[in-house]
Amino acid sequence: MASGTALIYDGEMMSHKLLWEDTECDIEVPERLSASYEQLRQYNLVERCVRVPVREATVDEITLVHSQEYLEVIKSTQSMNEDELRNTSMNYDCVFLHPNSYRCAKLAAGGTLQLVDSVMSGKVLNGMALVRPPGHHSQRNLANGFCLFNNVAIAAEYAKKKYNLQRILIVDWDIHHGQGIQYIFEEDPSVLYFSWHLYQHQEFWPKLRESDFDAVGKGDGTGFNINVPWNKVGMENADYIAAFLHVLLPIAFEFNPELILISSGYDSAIGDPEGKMCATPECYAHLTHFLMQLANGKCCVVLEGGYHMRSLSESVCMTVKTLLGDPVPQLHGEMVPCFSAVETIQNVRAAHKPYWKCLAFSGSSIVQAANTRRQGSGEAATPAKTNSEVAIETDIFLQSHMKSFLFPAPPVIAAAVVSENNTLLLPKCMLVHEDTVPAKEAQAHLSFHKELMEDEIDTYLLTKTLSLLNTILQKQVRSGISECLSASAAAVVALKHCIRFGLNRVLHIMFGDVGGIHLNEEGKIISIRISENQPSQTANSKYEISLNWKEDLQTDDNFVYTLLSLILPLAYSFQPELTVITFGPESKITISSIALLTKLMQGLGEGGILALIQDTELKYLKTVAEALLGVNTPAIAPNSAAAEVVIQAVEEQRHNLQTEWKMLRCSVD
Ligand code: Q9C
Ligand code: ZN
Repeated sequence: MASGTALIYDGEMMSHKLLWEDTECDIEVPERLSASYEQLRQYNLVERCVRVPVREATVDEITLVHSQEYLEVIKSTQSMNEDELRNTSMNYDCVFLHPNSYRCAKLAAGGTLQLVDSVMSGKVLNGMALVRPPGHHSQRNLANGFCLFNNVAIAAEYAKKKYNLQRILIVDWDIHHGQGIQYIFEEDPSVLYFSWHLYQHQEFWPKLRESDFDAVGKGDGTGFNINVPWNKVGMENADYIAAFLHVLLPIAFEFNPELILISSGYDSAIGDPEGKMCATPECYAHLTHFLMQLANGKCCVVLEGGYHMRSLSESVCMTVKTLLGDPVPQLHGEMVPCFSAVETIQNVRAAHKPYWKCLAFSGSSIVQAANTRRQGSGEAATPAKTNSEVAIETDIFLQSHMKSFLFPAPPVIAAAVVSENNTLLLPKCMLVHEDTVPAKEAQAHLSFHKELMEDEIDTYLLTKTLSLLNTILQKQVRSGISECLSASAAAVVALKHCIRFGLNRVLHIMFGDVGGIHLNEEGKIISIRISENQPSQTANSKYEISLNWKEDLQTDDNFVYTLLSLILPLAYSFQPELTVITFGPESKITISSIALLTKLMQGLGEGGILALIQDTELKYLKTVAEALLGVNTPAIAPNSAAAEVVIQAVEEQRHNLQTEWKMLRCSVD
């Protein structure tokens, strides 16, 4: 598998700038690029990336999307004087032109193509292109919304043609609707376009009827255009995560893209004068992390909007850090989507129900969003604040907020405890730290749990497991794997140890027969069990969730559905500090399901995961280790669909649990 992260940046793209006064356009400034790049340098991220030079996109490449006539118009602006530039700009909505605009627009598109080539050739795994002018509003014959050439649309057509791709996913998290991308691909089923955007019942620019949730694509492309129109400002992290969990990700896994292009506008982030939303920079780490699980990690992030310099550059850094594989920080804020966001999500799911199997059984129908509704936290706090007040407030907030992420990440990504004859099962790069804690200390912990130990043989490995757990709790190691002679005993000991250490929230996911685990720790542990056999007491409660699946149901399709609909929303609601994954005897889940689970759970608790693997289940050892290390993991098998019985069981759980765990909610009724 490819590795490494490309960074595309060239200061020449700063020469495109506004030469006259225009209060609608004056936010798209050259400093957007330099501020982002400077912040990347400050965090030492530039040196960790592979530098890829920009180039000009060729005429043939630009005309993959734009008309020859339009290209000629933009080309002709190179030799115009200021009056002529101004007059030409006025032919379009929210556009400014400069004698070097044509050159910069060719570099922005060409830089994006350089990124696509770097990723598709395997030179790097993923990357980001810091480019301007942005692209997603521009259309076949039209400049619009600061955009001259549609960088991402050109990249998609180029990738289709050059690499013969059948399925490309474009995710547009800019706060404006990329109507240009929608128009270009609305009849094309090979490009799935997802855009969320502020809509406000068609009052937010570009104020188009076709930005609503019912624009689902046309002709062969029907179902391949997904609009998530936000009707209120002030959306928060929980709202964005909910849109990913309940709309984008289920459809994206079903679509199974070969390449992901992100129209990465950060005007959807806190402090932005256009978007007026409240997502904090680490939200983009989570969004990026989710998308990295698709298309074998082939992810090209391309800058679009983003007009608050600090918010923009911190968010760019979070995105690049995540592409590089750094641990994903914990999300700021309450994990409760607002009423208006859930309403939007319900409508999008209802609109797309006919086209995607993952939505086929979702019960809800379209609700006519009443613009007078006042519930939820999606209101603007005080509309009286001026843009510059909000900008300054955001600067102050981010200055202290970003400090909470400065702690050094654990120096060791993953450590393992395995018996000597099984070390060969581990990937080469796996570090084995067996004695980071004195045996005596571990013995002392164990003495509290004598009654739980099923036999004496366990003591040796259990001691080592606790040593390993301690290194994780002390943040010397991010995650760990332990072979166990009794996974049940190891799980009880580990969970109790976590609580004694002082953790308040631990998520326990169990596969197979894991007996006797009913820890009453006052809501500090959520346990989710997936097994063939009914455990002795099945008391489903808000802390104990059980899914009883026969072996034939333990397929990727069923698991992906359960992961996105139930496990991840629960986990994001709970915000565990550590996740324990226990593989008991008769774990029947597929290897690729486990790879995906292990990778997605790394989005929580800063990647803190302890995997406990019964010695009969060592088939999972290598995959879990590789997923923790971020290498080489098997992809989910092509989708058919989740079984109706599984969907029904999951929906029943969702119904029972969503009053407590609010991220489960995807409909308002
Ligand atoms: N009063 C991008 O973010 N603003 N373009 C219109 C009307 C135009 C945004 C304001 C915003 C264009 C790439
Ligand atoms: Zn925008």
